[in-house]
Amino acid sequence: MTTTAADPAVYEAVFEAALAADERIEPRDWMPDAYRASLVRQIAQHAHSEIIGMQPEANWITRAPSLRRKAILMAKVQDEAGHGLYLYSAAETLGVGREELLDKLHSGRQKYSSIFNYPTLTWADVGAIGWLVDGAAITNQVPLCRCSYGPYARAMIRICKEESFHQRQGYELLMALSQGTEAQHAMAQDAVDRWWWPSLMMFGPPDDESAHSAQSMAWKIKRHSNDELRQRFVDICVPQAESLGLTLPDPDLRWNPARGHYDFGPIDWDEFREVLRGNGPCNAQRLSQRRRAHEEGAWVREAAAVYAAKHGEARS
Ligand code: FAQ
Repeated sequence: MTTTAADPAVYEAVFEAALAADERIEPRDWMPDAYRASLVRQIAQHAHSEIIGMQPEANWITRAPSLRRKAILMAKVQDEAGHGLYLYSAAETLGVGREELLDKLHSGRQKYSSIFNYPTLTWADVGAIGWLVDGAAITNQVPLCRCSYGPYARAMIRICKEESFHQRQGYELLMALSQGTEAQHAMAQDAVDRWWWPSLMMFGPPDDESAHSAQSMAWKIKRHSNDELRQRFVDICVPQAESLGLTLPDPDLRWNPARGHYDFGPIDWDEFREVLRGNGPCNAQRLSQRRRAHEEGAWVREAAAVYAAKHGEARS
């Protein structure tokens, strides 16, 4: 073995050169420990968000107003489970097991997105989630398709295609309500009023408080800052709200020709921090439901493991 082959500086240089050339880092490539750890942190949080994110909308499956709406909502919630699976698989390529990640979620050592700690009070919330929450997710996730880590970037391509259907179903649902009776219009407006600000918080803290952004952008995990993506989302939503005939609950929202963007009012970061601390309206409910679902699914995992062992399909 030559000294150069084992020299960490050589590995580091190869890694940096791959990033500079916009090449993908693959599971077998050398990578800095901190790069691996940050990817595990982000991908795990993302995977947890997908499966916890099934709960608010699943709340309405039994009460969907028609067979068509019910079939659409069931398919969407199932898609979110699939997204969780792609993402846990991407995390596994970094050497962490799914059981370990789920254990960290269940014990509160890993986060999931703040947005899923808000309640779905009416049927219109299903539309607002599709339009705003899936819309924010797409704005954040399309650049992740160019993430430097190959398995994460590839998972995101498929996820974004599905999320774009989700966004459209929410928009179409809200359009139907907005153009419906007075009561339906009011219900759609109320849902947008409640989901708008939490959707802006999905993009994370402002840039000057974002602990990971600078390093994640240098590693080309993130391609844009939290505030850049938040602004992009606001700019997309304003004309869409106009087409829907709904208003966004922000008196400071106006076009700024000098900036070429919409200005918007201050975000309540105290609320965001409280939700992250576990004090949002539904944090306790979401986690306890997740833990219960995991416990109740134990027999399925056991049966699958026995079946796989019997048929020589055991996974490493
Ligand atoms: N909620 O330094 P930064 C979906 C944490 S979409 C909770 O700026 P970073 C689809 C952050 O982890 C939702 N925590 O962090 C769907 C860090 O804490 P840590 C999921 C948040 O990583 C739709 C600390 O604050 N999407 O599920 C949040 O550079 C409908 C400092 O923040 C993704 O996860 C938050 N909103 O940027 C499903 C996308 N924001 O880890 C069902 C991938 C920040 O040091 C139904 N993730 N924190 O303990 C990302 O792009 C990034 O991780 C950000 C945060 C942008 C979320």
